[in-house]
Amino acid sequence: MENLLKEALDALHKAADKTELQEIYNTYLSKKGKVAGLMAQMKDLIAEEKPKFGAKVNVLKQTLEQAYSEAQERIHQQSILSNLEKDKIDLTLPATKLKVGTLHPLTLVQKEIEEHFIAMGYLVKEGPEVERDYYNFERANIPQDHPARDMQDTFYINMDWLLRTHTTAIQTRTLEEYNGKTPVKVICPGKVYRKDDDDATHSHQFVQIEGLVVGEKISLADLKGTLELLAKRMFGESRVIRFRPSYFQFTEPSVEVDVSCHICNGKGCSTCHQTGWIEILGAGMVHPNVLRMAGFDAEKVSGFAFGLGVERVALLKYGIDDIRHLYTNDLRFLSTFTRFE
Ligand code: FA5
Repeated sequence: MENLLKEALDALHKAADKTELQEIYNTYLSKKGKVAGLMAQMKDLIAEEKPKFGAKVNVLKQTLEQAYSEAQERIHQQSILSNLEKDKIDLTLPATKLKVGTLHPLTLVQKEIEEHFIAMGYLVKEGPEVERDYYNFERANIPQDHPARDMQDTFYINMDWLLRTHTTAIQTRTLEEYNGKTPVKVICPGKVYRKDDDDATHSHQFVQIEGLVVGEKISLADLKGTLELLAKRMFGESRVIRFRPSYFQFTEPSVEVDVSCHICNGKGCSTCHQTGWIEILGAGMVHPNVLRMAGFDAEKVSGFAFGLGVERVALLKYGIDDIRHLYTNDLRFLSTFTRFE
């Protein structure tokens, strides 16, 4: 029995993996194993020796079972350690840099202008890019064959349908929707299209944001205050803006607003066509005809409207020297805008 114990304990100590351990179990502790074999010898003993022998075999069995479960635990721990060693991660290795997209500068400007006006209680309205001549021109007080149509060179689809040339088309739709009800206080962002020749400040497709307020006692002073506030928000206190008398068929009086050129600081350069100024928007008091066509009483209510070029604001705000950078999708250019998000 002592030899058997020594031999089994020895084997258990040396066992290196689960398979070896299983073999040892089969040899010594299973039903057909050596310990069971010892028990079977009891029947050949005389009655007085049986209890002593049985007790000894039991002690042997318990000792082996205990050693077996210790070996099992040891092998289990060893396998955890060796797995950890195999799966080791080198935390000092530099990580692969993930490329994350950024908001487009036009989206950034549009978002900022929208937030500015939404905070003052304006609603955001949208409209179709393929628009009816009626909303783009006629409801803006520009009848068929009127010379004012030449101010915006238009992509016509047929006699009635065109690519809208300005967000004033959303303005006229909104006035129709309100049908004489005041107050109206909306901004209307969207893409517009014109047969303009592309240059540093002109694109054949660009984004405008229209602003429209109609109510009692709305005056040119309200328009001026609104636009000054917007210019300060977008360009800071230091940049100079100017109001210039202008003409639009749908506003009377009309103005245009320029911001001093950011490239030459007003001295004149190729970006500002040597004028020192960059025009950002057209505006004015809504023409009574436009109000009347939409069911408003032009004697009782008045309104102001403006249409702002988002690209022009982006050029001035971010110091971009050519509008075409905004449309050529060069990642080296676009990825620099993360810092403004
Ligand atoms: C208009 O489109 C008027 N509908 C604006 C308006 C609205 C006036 C409401 C009165 C009341 P204008 O054609 O000037 O006006 O364009 C307005 C702005 O769009 C310009 O000041 C400029 O910032 C921008 N813009 C005009 N043409 C282009 C172009 N080809 N590329 C980029 N921006 C342009």
